[in-house]
Amino acid sequence: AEAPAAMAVPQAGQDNLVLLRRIGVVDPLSLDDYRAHGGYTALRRAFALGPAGVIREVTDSGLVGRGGAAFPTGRKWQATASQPDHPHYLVCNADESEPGTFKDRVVMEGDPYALVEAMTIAGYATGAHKGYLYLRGEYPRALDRLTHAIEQARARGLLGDDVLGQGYAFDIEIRRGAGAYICGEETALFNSIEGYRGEPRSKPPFPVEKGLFGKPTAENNVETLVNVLPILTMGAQAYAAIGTGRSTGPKLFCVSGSVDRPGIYELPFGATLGELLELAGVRERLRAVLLGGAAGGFVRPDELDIPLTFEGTREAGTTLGSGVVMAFDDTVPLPRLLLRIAEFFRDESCGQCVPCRVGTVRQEEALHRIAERTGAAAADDIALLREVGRAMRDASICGLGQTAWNAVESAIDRLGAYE
Ligand code: L3W
Ligand code: SF4
Repeated sequence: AEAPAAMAVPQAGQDNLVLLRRIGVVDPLSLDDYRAHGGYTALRRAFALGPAGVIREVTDSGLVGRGGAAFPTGRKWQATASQPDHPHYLVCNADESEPGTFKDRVVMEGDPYALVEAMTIAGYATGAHKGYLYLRGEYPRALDRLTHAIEQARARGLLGDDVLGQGYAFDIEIRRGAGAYICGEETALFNSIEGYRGEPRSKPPFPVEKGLFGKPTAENNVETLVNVLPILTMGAQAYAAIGTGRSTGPKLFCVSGSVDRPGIYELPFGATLGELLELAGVRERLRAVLLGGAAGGFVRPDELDIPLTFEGTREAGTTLGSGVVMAFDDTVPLPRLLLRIAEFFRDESCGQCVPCRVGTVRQEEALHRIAERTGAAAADDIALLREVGRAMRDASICGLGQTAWNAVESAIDRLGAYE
């Protein structure tokens, strides 16, 4: 028999699991087992509360988006629900492609019904009758398990014309990505579903007003959605008591690189970077930690007391992003690593706007020259990197171009990468 989850989920030191509690425990192919482990109690509570009541709970919980930008979920749902234009859509962003990110994969493979239930609740709250699940193309096992879960839920009246006999109609369609990182940007994702090139649209208008097919759309990351289940079962107040005042609830962290136990870790917001790395078995001779993925920033080994919260990482001049933590010891050649990050952005730029299309090429060229000089940088290349980086940050249409220089900048300024 196949292992229940694709990746080992290290449990050591992780107490009171909320989001991961069923992973590796529940049979991901069994709706009955999901129910035996608390499944579908949140949806029943949602129907008892009504759509406005659900939005109130989610707002009171303090939940913010887990895809990287930390926008308040309750506000997004309220804004979608209140639009006079119809139909409304719900879109789950499961195009997890940020380098170093694999948390949504673990949830989808290990607890697929949780996402189906959470999407149903989100649809109910925002007045949507159709949900799209945009799944990263490279996740075949998640596709199989979610397809199976959706079919079973449909067969048992948990999706379809009359969900749980409550007179609410909702169904889910899976769309697969085809390998483009940019399709994880919410408006590029809409274009992709609509059959157009995956190019971001200018915002505003925001998706809550004009999203998929030009209609009001609530778009949320997988992890954001599954947080709604404990919010409804434990209540907003108990949920908000987890974590810190401005970063409430539990958070999934993807730890990889120079650690003994790479994997997904669930901790309440507020744990420090050092505590997380301790759990993952950080190696000696740590050189740097990349927080927030390729779009994030490096921190030094003497900065491990940074609290893992949105506000704490911001105050420390870095970002939490979607929860990526990559550790590098001093055997990793930094110039080569930075070049790899630059290659990624050049490759994944959709090419729609000049600062990003040209800037990511110029950035890669400069880093290539530096790497070829066995890591020594000429002053004019550093100056060029700064100039190009500023132009990308200020003038790019979407987050890809705006953040393509973050990691390189932090390596120069915080790590002294080329000194
Ligand atoms: C209504 C307003 N809605 C903003 C909505 C907006 C979106 C959300 C966040 O994030 C981040 C980026 C990457 N009325 C609104 C409003 N919204 N103002 O709020 O919006 P925004 O524009 O701040 O960011 P975004 O472009 O959606 C992306 C970071 O994620 N990132 C993540 C990458 C990859 C993954 C993955 O693989 N899973 O997440 C990496 O750091 O830097 O900050 O829904 O519509 N006035
Ligand atoms: Fe495309 Fe880059 Fe412009 Fe985003 S910033 S729209 S990825 S070219």
